[in-house]
Amino acid sequence: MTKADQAVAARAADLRERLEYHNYRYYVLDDPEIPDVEYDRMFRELQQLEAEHPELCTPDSPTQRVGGAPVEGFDEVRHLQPMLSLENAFTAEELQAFDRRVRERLGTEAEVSYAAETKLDGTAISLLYEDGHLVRAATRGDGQTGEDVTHNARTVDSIPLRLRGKGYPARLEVRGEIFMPKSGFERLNKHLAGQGSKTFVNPRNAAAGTLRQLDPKVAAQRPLEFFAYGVGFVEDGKLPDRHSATLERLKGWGVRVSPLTRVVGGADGCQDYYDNMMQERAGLPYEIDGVVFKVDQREQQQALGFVSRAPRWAIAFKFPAEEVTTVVNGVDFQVGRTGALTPVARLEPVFVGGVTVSNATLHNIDEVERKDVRVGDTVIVRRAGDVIPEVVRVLDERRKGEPEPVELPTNCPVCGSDVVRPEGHAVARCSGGLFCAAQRKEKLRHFASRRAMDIEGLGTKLVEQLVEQGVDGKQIQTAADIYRLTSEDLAGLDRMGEKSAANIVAAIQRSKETTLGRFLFALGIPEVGEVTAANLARHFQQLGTLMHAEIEELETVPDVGPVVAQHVHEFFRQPHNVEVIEALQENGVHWPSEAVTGSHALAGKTFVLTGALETMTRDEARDRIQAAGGKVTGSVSSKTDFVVAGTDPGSKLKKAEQLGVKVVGEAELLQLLR
Ligand code: 5U1
Repeated sequence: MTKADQAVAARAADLRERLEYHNYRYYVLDDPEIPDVEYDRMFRELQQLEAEHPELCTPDSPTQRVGGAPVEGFDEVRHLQPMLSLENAFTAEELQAFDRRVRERLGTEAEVSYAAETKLDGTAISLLYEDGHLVRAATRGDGQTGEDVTHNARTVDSIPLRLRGKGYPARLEVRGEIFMPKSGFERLNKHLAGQGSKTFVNPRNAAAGTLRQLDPKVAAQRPLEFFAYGVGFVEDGKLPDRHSATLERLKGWGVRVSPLTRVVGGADGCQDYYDNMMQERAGLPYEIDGVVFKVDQREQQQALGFVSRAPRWAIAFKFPAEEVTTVVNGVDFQVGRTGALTPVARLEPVFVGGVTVSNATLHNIDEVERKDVRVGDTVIVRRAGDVIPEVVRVLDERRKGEPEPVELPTNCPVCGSDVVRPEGHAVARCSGGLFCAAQRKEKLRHFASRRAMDIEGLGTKLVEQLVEQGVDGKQIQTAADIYRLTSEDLAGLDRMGEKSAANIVAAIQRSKETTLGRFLFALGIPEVGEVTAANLARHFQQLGTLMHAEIEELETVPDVGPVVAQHVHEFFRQPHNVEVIEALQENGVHWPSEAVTGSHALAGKTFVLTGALETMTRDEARDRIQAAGGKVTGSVSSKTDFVVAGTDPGSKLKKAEQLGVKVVGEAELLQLLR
């Protein structure tokens, strides 16, 4: 390298270091040392040097934030440590109960120290640093796997591309929130509206939508920011023994952390922080929807552990939802995919919680009656976060005249079948399950599922396509239509090869031979799960007898109470349902008379479940064991035949070993069920 080249390389390195330092002063310390124009001048000089000497350009260079080439799609990323969610508290009592549970579990009366943080209303992200370099950024996804959004995260100025200083772990997942400040959000929406493009509903959607852009140049133009609130996986490195100190350490490494983070003592300290943030909220440059408290000492966090996907050592204390008044223009009933009828208030449009709202849920008919909502009423409407807006109450003093009370329709507004509402039940349902267009996709998906008719390959996506597009001019409206599909029909669908089409048709053919229990379960009668279906099949043996059974007889079947009996009774009284059942049988669906419920392999066997299973929840496992004739109990005794141990089994496993009870894993359970 010539002397001149060396000088240029040194200058570029010097500029890069200075720019990183000033970025750190600006974003992390919130204490800039130089004016923006000075920063811009250095930035442009570096850009020019890199343009003239491309070999000097490093991926970590501050100039590389403008966005590279678009990606074709998002790769799936498995988090090295799961991204957890938070339990919520909405009242002071719930916060106190959280603190009490923490102290009880820790076995201490002493005041617990909590790290108190604001809860940013953005979208969670996990940043992976290897040897101090940002190598990957991923969305939360389902907590186990997210989407790779590195290309966009790299455009966010407050995310360091390289950690500062020394002593950081060889691999480190930094967890935090990407958000869009209020002013940036307004500017962006104005710009989008000016272009005639669709605007974002709120800053959170804008942040999430930007992060999911394929073209990082778009993300680079948008005002995203980042605050870290914790760490995930750590390899080859030690972090402080307090959460608050860990955040400080991150700050030292150039990672931006909210300046509003504090350490507080006990529930009272938490409450004060919450009250204070409620006051501060409106003046903050970004949206927060609550605060988060975390037990500060890591040792205590470890002692507290987790429950399902949330830590027992943290809680989000949410701010109350925003409320406004408006007028009810009408009340309609929507039929959901499970057939439930939900009353929806059609409102005079009103701006609340950052969006214009013109519909609000009334949940169910009981709620309409309890709140006495009538057309023309002035009501208070509430909206919190992404939750569906709801009618809180009627302002009685504003009611004009005596409007008629809202009544539950007797027939489904979509298909005209009878509406069933078992006595004492809040939820009313359409009884035209096999026929009703609103329920079609859900019912077909359920019908084809593994534990129902077991049609391999006929999953959610294919069902959606079949219902929405139909095939070759044929509409797929009911389960019976599935049996009329040919491989040619299926091969014409998106992303469907001839081989897959033939496999699915073969699976459809195979499914024709089933058991009465499976068939009943597949019909998707409300409240009839696998166990109830098996019990009904065992009791009645013949479909015809069941279809004509009266409520009294249905109620004599184990596991069938008045509600289930009414649903079953109504279901078979709907002419459309009967037509579909007949069509299914005409198309070859049958069950050998001895195959009433299929396997009784587990008859007389008693099981105890412990630990988490991979392919099903414990409830599902219980249902499946029961459907196969087995029994599930809560504790291990000498009468237990099998203990099924998943991951992290509890004391039941030890007990089983002491008593010499056979312990099986999930794979063996599945084998037994087969
Ligand atoms: N400030 C903050 N937000 N937030 C969200 N901290 C925080 N911690 C979280 C989440 C989901 O989770 C950890 C407690 C695991």
